[in-house]
Amino acid sequence: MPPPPDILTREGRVRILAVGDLHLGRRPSRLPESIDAAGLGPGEAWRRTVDAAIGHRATAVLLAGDVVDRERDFFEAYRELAAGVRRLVDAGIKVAAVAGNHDVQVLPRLADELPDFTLLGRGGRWQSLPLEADGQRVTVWGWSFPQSRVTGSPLAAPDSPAAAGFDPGPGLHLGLLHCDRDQAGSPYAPVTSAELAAARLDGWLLGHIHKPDPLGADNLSGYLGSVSAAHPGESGARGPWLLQIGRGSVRAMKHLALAPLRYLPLEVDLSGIDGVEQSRSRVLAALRGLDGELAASGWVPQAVALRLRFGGRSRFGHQALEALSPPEDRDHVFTGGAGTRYFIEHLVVDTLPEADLPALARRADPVGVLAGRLLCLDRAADDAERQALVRGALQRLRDRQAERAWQGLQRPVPDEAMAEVWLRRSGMQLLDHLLAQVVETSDRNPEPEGDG
Ligand SMILES: [Mn+2]
Repeated sequence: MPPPPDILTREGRVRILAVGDLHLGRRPSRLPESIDAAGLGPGEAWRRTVDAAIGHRATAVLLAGDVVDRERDFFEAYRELAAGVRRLVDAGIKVAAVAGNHDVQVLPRLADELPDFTLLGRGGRWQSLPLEADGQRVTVWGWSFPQSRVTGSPLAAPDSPAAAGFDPGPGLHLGLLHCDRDQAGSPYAPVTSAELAAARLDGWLLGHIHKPDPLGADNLSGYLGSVSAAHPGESGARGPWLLQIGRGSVRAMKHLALAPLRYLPLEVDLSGIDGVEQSRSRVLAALRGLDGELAASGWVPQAVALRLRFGGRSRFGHQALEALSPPEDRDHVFTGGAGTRYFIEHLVVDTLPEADLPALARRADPVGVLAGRLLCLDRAADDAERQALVRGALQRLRDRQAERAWQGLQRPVPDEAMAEVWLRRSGMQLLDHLLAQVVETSDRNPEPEGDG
């Protein structure tokens, strides 16, 4: 798979590939039997990482721990690592790693078998690795787990780059560490953001948490994330990070989303369909849209496991689920333009009942008032009543966001479009609740509702 052409900047001729949790030996879960899980897991992600390092003429590949999933994965990991390290070394690329809590025993033994594979910080002692390329000096500071549980901060050690009197010297300095950030009491090398920031390094390449942080040239410290997704909880783009270094600083840090498999949510709105068969067309349209987005991103996975959610207002939600449920459909529902196989890993029906708003708006009760306001949202944008409704909601959303309790969330400032979506969604939900209450009070023995 060729990398997107715009990935390289002109400056930054020294390139480092930073690799987060690889977990060689782990199999991705919830895949259909017809799909070769081994070809979509960490081994394939590692082969693609090696291809990318060679393709970008990297100086070094750095691995931030949990390279191997379990002790018993030694032989599989050895085979994969040895093949990759051989190709990297033949291309003149250095390979260094630190051990994490998963590979505290197995990674040092693998390093003993692979002389070109440098284990940094063996036994919990900080160690530096100088890299020299294109007249630039980059030093990597690493620490490895000495045992699988570490309750103290590795940065509190007197030999750490955060210790008083530590002088990194000239050039660029990067930390390579497997740790649990801002989790006091964690047995997995707890560190604080303050400790990381206090160390006199230019950036921290971290392992352990599988969700990647929003890293970039202006944010060089954080979790690299898993290199390939192992389960639906690891949704979205996965892969290593490419750092480009020039004139003493990191000019670019980009995510290479090369994982062969992605777990993704897919929303399919069933509003307005006249029959269950139309749900398939809606699914296909959503799949084509997603395939187009992935093609445009430049990173096309081999397979996509979908968490498909039917939403909108429709009475066909549960029938649509049944229509997609036969096992032959679950295997593989769609093949993308570049051959990506899409399959449904999980299917949820979240449709709301249909409501005849004009009829409800004629009622002289709270249901009628609410239905009238929902209809008001469909009027022209310059309608005075509609504007008053949307602006009133917007003011209340902004007031609420300004409260101190929500400051940590860092959500975007609401605008009128968001206020309108919020009004429609909450108004429809409230309408459903009100209608359900009316049924309960007017009918002592209600019939079971819906097709659930
Ligand atoms: Mn870990």
